Amino acid sequence: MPNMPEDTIAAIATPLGEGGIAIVRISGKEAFPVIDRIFQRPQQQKIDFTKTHRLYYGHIVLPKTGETIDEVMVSVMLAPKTYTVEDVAEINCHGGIAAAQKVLECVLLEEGVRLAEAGEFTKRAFLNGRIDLTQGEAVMDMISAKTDLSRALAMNQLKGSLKEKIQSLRKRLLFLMANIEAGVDFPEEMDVQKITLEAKEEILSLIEEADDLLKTAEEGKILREGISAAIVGRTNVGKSSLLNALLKEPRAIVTNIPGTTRDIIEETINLDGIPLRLVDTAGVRDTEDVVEKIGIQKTKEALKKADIVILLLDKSEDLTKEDEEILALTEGKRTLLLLNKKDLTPSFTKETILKRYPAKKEEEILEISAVKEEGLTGLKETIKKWILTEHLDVRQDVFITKARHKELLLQGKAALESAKGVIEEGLPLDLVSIDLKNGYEALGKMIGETYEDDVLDLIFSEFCIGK
Ligand SMILES: Nc1nc2c(ncn2[C@@H]2O[C@H](COP(=O)(O)OP(=O)(O)OP(=O)(O)O)[C@@H](O)[C@H]2O)c(=O)[nH]1
Ligand SMILES: [Mg+2]
Repeated sequence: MPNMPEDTIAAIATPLGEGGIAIVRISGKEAFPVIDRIFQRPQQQKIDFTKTHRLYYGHIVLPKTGETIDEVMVSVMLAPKTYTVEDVAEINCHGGIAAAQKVLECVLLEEGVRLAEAGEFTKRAFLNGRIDLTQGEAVMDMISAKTDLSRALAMNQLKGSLKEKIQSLRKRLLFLMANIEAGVDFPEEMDVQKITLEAKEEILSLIEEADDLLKTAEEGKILREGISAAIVGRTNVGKSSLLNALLKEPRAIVTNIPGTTRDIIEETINLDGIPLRLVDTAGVRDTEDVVEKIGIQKTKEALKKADIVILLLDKSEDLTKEDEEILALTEGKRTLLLLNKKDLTPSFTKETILKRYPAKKEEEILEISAVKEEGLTGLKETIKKWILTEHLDVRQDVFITKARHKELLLQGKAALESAKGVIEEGLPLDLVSIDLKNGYEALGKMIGETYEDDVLDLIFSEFCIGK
């Protein structure tokens, strides 16, 4: 393997700051000789470096002066079953900036060791063939995951689900190319027409697979950009109050004068990692006011555009003709019906609505009080559940979450489309091979089968030092 790294690297693998433990990680051929020189066990016991995955107690001692630096535990892990596939030693020292820094200094003073670059341990895991590029990228996603959902997606990719999917597509492409080549090289012996037909079928099926994968990129987009919810209802039902309560700040003007909100107000909240864009709208009613009329028009457009609708009713007042109109407008939209002002004496209840609108499901109706901030948790939970079950299928094995992957997948698909075109136009089969090869290479770049150094640098430079 031409790319196998030769030198030994070291870095602090834990965040700099006060904590229970800090870890100095060393990887490469010099890892064990270095430990042998700077680490002392009680009673001059020696470490048996032929035994792997062992933990030893002792002290780090500066060889030159004999100064004891820290009391530590050292783990010894023999290649190839390690993070980097190389010999790895990890010094567990006391958490705290000075101890870890000094231990690292001790290591770096030794011959043949240098400070690791950002992401270099993981880059080695890739260069040494333990993981592919998508798994390397997942390591970074795992570290930066701030929600359980992004963690689950990262873990999935880390396990190699995307790699395996891409590898299986590439295998099929390879098989296809071999078949076509046989048809091109030995046209007398092979049934070229049959090969062509089969090739077309397989290409169509591969395009379908690429499309399915690309669809998951849309879901990845939802995770990044979120989904939108239009808050609609007649005037004075408490739409702006709800927006403010969800935002936990008085963003929109609230008054008891009907027709307070006249323009669209958009703000985003974080629903356990999924951004939810809330759109407060002008209350719908018959009005002669020109500005309000435009506002109401905008409400109707916002309602159409939104991924989901939050429709408010004022349960302290009887249902009006306007309420019914708006209910009709939400037909065909995923709608959460909120009966607001539950802190006041009710004019109707959830049961009234269920009886009157038998098509409505119980879980689509919630009673809340925007002003008293009651029922908001249930509201958020319901929306979250909808997003998870209807917009995102997180149980799915393979997900595209990165622009780099999407780009290469699109290239692969374009090559397949081109191959399909060649066959359909009845052009020579060897032209198909060129397209298929392009597709094969695009997918190869995704998993890092082939790569350019600057792409690697770009990916791993995002990491922290020590990972
Ligand atoms: N008691 C009670 N009053 C509420 C509640 N929610 C809103 N209100 C009051 O209802 C009035 C109208 O509230 P807004 O939030 O401005 O209503 P809106 O739907 O945005 O009204 P428009 O912008 O005019 O369409 C205000 O006086 C609020 O204080 C609630 O849960 N309980
Ligand atoms: Mg309002």
